[in-house]
Amino acid sequence: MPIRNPEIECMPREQIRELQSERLVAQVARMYERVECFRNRMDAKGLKPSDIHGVEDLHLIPFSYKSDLRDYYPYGLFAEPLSNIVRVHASSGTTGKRIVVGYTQNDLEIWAECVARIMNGLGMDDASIVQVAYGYGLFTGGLGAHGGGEKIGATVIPISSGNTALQIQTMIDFGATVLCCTPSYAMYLGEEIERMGVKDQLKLEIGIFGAEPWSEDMRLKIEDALGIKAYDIYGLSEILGPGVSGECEHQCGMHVWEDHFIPEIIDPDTGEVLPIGATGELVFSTITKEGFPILRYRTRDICSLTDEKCACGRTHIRMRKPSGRTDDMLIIRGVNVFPSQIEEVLLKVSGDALTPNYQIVLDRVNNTDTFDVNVEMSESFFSDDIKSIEKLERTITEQLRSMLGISAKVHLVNPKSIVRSEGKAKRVIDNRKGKM
Ligand code: DLL
Repeated sequence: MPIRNPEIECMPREQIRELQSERLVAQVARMYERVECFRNRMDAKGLKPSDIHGVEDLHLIPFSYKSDLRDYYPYGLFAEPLSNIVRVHASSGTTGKRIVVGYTQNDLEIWAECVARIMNGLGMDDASIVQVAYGYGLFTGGLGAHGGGEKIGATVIPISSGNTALQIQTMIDFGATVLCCTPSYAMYLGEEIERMGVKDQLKLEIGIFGAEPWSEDMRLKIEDALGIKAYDIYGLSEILGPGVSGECEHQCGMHVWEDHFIPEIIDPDTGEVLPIGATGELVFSTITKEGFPILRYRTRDICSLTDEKCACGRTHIRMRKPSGRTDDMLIIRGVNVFPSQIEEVLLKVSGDALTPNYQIVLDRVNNTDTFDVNVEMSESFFSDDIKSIEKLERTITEQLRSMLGISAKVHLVNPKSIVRSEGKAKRVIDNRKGKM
């Protein structure tokens, strides 16, 4: 049975707005005092905290960007001294430097509460056994789902991602009822389970999947393969991690926890706020975060919102599945990858062995992303010396793995074999579309 806190989750919309206004005003004042980047941006627009009276003035506040996290790396955007920061997480930036976010104890409690709301809303409780197969570590997925599971009193299995045979054995032996991982990994697990013929030994009922885009078609396939109901969960490191929003039992969009985050949809070119229902870029403001607060953060996710009544009774706005991005960020096996990171590795490794021409080729085979990087050798390096070529391929593979955290297949190809483009170089060939 779904469990919810009606006072918060079913709060009348007018009351949500009042609460948001109060929290936004306080957050603006606090950030103006403590976060230099924010203060400079407000000053540049001639704005003082006293100009922001409530959510009606949100559109006046300057946007913030992923590049701010790079410019103020690692801690420059924190609003609390490090002595009050109890955890950091990190995610890919557009360059070798990761973006870093920090949480106070209170932030971690709110995070766990946001994920717990989603879990409780799906009928999970202290009898649930939750296998968390998102990666643990700097990625927010593992510890984010973990915190929610513990908050609802479930039994959490912190197995992390990978090692598929062990995952399946654990699922069976420990009687997992809930699986948390990326949808592509869920699909892969489903296939392996079928191959091993052990589906009837599973106790799984629910899956909570996110961190990458997935289609309705894929949802049906996963539900069928694992014999579960599959639910979408959304989040990003800069705002919280998983749990910014999540689906309820009706699977009709993800409720954004508006007592903590204010969503907006804007025109990505003009920055103009679009009316509810329109498709554009999703922007978030965190109104309760202490350690790393951020206002009007441009997520680059393309999305739309709806405030239509949900059959579950919750009043918080829902977001549809993000349909793409306005930047060139790729999500490969759940990991965020920018082509510029690959370029950086190639430049570092290259000496004069490589040309600047490379191509990233993505595909989906057996529901798993394949990731190939073709790099052109220079005329001077090109030879029959297969050993040297293989050695360089290995070096690039290792450097890429250390930069991105996932493996790519690197192929050194003959000089001038990558097709030149007359306009912008086509760096990415993504054959995954329609295969999700
Ligand atoms: O992916 C946090 C997360 C972990 C969400 C586990 C859900 C489950 P980042 O690594 O910072 O954080 O990547 C954030 O991933 O801007 C979206 O482009 C994409 N993304 C996250 N969830 C979804 C989803 C985590 N449910 C970026 N559907 C975001 C589509 C998603 N895209």
